[in-house]
Amino acid sequence: MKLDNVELIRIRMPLKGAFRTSFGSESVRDILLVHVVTPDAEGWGECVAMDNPGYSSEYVDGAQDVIKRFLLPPVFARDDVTSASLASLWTLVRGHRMAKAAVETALLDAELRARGESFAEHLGAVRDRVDCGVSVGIPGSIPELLDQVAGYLAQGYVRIKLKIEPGWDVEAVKAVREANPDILLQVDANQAYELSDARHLAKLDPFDLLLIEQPLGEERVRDHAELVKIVKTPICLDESIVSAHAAAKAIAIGACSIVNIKPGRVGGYLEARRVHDVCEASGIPVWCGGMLESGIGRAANVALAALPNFRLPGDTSASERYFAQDVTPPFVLEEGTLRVPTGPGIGVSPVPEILDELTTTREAVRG
Ligand code: OSB
Ligand code: MG
Repeated sequence: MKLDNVELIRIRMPLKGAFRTSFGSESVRDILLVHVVTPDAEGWGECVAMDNPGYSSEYVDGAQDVIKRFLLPPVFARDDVTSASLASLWTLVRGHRMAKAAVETALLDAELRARGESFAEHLGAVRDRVDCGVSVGIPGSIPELLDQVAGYLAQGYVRIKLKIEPGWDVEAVKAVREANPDILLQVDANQAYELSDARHLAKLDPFDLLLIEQPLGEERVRDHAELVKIVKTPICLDESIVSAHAAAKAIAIGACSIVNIKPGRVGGYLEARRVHDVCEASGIPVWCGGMLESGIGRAANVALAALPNFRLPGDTSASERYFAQDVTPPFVLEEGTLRVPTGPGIGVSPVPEILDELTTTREAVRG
């Protein structure tokens, strides 16, 4: 495929309410969309980097810069580029996985649209709907938390994930569990604890949680393996799993028994599928994480979540969980599930008028 031109489009999507985690509070998503134009088809990719480097080292302005200066030039220089060959063009660009993922997704979308194949078919999906969980930010009080959880359960979400941090953990979990004895419940610490907090984290064991997600730092994989010996609740890694190799290593040393897969974090959907495969071969279940995506990123995530080893509900919530208006036709929850898109490529496109309304900047890049 030959790339004619690429547009880097920034959209501003206000969140319905502030989303607070142990690493900060977000009230607006500043999203970078990559729009590629080829002679055969157009393609879309969403960069999941946030506006600050609080979740990982990447941030959206940096992603746009590295895409423009280092990722696109070698792609424009060839006339036979495929999504599968991008990794070999980028061997001298270390890291920047979210930036790489956005470009790869746009190119893969264009390829698949050109041959009329959906992401789900291409990735190897085995379901036409996926079970949806919801991630609940840190609110101001326990009553507020209970209200929010009750609201999401009423909407049909099949699993609740609570964001935790030191000072907002055991009491919050206890309250939600006592009010909802039978729900699927899990927590996400986003690296907020130390190994020395192991005994404290073990106080979560009585509440029958599905998992504790990324309690320790991204580079503390060995410490997670120690934590596993003290905490009975299954440990799941998010930030630490940056590749299939990282997943294999973490599993080999016993650092986790469940893996969260986010395509942006691992450099794209092709690597995400390899992470899925490595985990499956080791008997480790995976689930699909989220990064407050618009419908563009969500569509591809839902396709990925339909692969066989995605055995726990994902953070694949409906558009209206975060946004009053999505940039694509909205993803709507149906009995706790989202339908896997069946159209070519990611199966959805931005609605032109809405895209215009939400756009803050548009940068054209040519070879
Ligand atoms: O750690 O899973 C995370 C959002 C932004 C950054 C990191 C995370 C999250 C979420 C929300 O938990 C996931 C979603 O609903 O999209
Ligand atoms: Mg997480």
